[in-house]
Amino acid sequence: TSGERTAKAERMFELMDGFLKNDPLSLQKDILDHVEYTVARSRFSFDDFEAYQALSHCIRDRLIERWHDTQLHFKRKDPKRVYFLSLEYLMGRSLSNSIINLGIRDQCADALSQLGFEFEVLAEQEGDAALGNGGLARLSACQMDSLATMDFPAWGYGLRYQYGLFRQVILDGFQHEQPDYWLNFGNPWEIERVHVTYPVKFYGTVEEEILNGEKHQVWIPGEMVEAVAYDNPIPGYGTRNTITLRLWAAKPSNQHDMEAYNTGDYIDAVVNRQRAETISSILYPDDRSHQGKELRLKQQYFFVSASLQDIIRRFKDVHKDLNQFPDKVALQLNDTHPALAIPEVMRVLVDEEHLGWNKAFDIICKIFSFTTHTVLAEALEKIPVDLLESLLPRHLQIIYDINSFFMEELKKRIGLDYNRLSRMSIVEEGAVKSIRMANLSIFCSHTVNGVSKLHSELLQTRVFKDFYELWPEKFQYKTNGVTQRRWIVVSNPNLCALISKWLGTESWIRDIDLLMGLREYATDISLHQEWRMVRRVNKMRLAEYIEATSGLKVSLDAMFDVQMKRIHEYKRQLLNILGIIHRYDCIKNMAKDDRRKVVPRVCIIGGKAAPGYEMAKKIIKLCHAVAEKINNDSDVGDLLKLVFIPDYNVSVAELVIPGADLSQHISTAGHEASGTGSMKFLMNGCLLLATADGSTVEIIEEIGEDNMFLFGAKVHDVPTLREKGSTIKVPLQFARVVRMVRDGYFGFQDYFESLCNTVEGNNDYYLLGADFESYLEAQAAADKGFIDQEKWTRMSILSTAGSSRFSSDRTIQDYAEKTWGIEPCRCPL
Ligand code: GL9
Repeated sequence: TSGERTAKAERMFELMDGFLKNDPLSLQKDILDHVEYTVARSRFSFDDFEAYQALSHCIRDRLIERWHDTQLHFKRKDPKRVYFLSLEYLMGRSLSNSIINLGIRDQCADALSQLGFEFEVLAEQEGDAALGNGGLARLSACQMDSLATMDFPAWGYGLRYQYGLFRQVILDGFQHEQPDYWLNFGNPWEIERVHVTYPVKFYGTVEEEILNGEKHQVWIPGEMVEAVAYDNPIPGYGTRNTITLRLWAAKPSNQHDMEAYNTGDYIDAVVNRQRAETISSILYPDDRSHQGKELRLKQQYFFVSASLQDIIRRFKDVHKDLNQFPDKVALQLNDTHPALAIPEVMRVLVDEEHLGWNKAFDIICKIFSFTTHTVLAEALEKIPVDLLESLLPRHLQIIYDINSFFMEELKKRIGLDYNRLSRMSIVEEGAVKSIRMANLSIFCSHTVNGVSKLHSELLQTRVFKDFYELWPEKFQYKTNGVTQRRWIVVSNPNLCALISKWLGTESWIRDIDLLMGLREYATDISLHQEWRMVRRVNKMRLAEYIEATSGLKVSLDAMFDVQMKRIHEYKRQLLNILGIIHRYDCIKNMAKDDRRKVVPRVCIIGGKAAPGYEMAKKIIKLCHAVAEKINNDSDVGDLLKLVFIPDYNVSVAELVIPGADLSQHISTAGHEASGTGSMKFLMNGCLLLATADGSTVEIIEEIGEDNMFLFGAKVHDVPTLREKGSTIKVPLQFARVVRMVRDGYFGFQDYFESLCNTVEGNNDYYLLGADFESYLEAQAAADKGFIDQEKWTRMSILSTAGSSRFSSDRTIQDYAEKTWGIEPCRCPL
């Protein structure tokens, strides 16, 4: 009976619990066993990579123990769970993070050193798991860490892409994309669940059936693939709780093409089977625009359908009555990418569970919450109706039905205002008739969240104004956050130790508000000395990395000034580069004596451009062309260096951020929904040079304008400035530096022409010209600040202290209370 099975399982877990010991000797034994039996090498001779593999398996065993206990505990308690649906996760490396969250970092280092290995060296062997594009995807990863640490009964769902985000290779200063086959050397951090599989269906037709005298729509699919689960345990810090990130891979279904085999078309049938796997093969690298590709839509539905089958199965294991679904399940839509979950749940409830439309829709409106991550209209997903009709005919019907209901509701509220009705409609008429996924998500979710205060204001007053006016109570915001476990403890161990020493506790790693305690010591001279020492060691590590990747030697006395993020016109890397050209030009035109007064800088830029984004690629090339000129100019020497760090990813960020003195977050106001890079720099005591955009507005509230270098037009100035267009007075220096690029001072004159055009006169949509003067002033203030090391160090300490509000722990606490209605469910130790 199932009671006996549970009892047996419990006895097994009791036996297992604490079976794996964490003292250095036990760890050593397990590592060596894995060398011999898992990696299949001699325990007397293995290299760093093999040692990494064995160590990872040894850690994985420990994760699995805790993870079993957690899942059993959740099952027993049966709390309301949150299911986080996201098409992207940027997990980066797992080894250090796992060891730290398990609390066995020192024991592991000891065990290894006795075996003749160094922990840091082994950690470097791991590749990055890059199943995402940028901020949105890293946010999901940070939030998973917080969900586990704060003991929430949560599951993450996503896709197991075989190829993650492309590797960026720079040849002659141009970006080239290479495939990232990250699974090449195996992945010890996932567990394949061969028995957790679900069929996912596509295409076909919808037919009407009469059941108990009532009409029903039935989808007769035309193709079927199998979704296989891969579980990635996510350990919390300072807790036994270890939750699951379940990623789906597509496999051919056994029922797939039976006919083809029978008709003897063997070769074609096998080839067709392989085609099924392409669904989860590649991550789309475009960070914001999606052009209605069929494969992308297939990915979305594949992931949604498998996740929902899994979620409903888990619910039905315990509960009979689907009316209780909203008491036990919260579904979080991370952007519109998983929005097909809405019609899919409707389809299951109405077509399969025969719940009746009204009842089903009632449930829908109680379970979904939606977070939007953009302010850019072009980033709002639209799915061409033709595409949806062929791939998911029943879902299109359901969306139409939802829309008719929505339009009727609307007419009751606003009458026959056809302009507004058509703006708000889920269906967009026009050359390409399409489905507006954001409108669908807003109408069907109980809560719509923005990702910062400013973002939320823009959603309410511009992007979704029509909706806000009718349902103001739906609109909330949860300012993004990042996890201090990854962004201080893992990536900056020396700062971590220093903070714990001064606070007299390590508790801030779980309880981030304690970090504010540093404010008390912001002027303490001995903290200043230790702080500067830690920062210098980090700069050394970064300088070594720069030398290794680019051959360039940089001075540790220079200010390390970093801008690393996806390359986008609105993020204005071009403003940064033009500012560097200006600096260079000034140094060149200075009398030799005056040069002694210049504050030396190492300007560091990094980030990937979407493969089809031409202007972004030109910006990368310009950066290299300018670097070539500056770095080889003996007039300039150590006063100015420019480095492009290739292939920016999570592990590169872990190395660069702790070594930065200054970092730039300089988007045109009103364009960065939140920004999370700034929070990581802030935590690490790096000063910010920034515009009042996205979450920076709240950073200002927290640390004060005096502790950063703020510049540029405010969000409310932007429309006026745009209207003024070419009549704005642009500073002469701006015209001069653009002209230098135009005239071929850095070569590639023809190639850069179109880039120069984007910032001149009426074309200057992102207002580089309008903001240039105030940008230079902020830069000058940063130079001045850097000379006064005492002041700088105080600002740096206050930055770290003020970063506590930007922990993802706070974000998740907010979501749990105000959006999902879930409570912690802590697994006993
Ligand atoms: C983004 C926003 O642009 C960022 O400002 C925000 O911090 C993150 C997380 O909320 O989401 N939206 C978005 O599409 N991306 C973001 O970074 N892009 C990528 O993830 C590439």
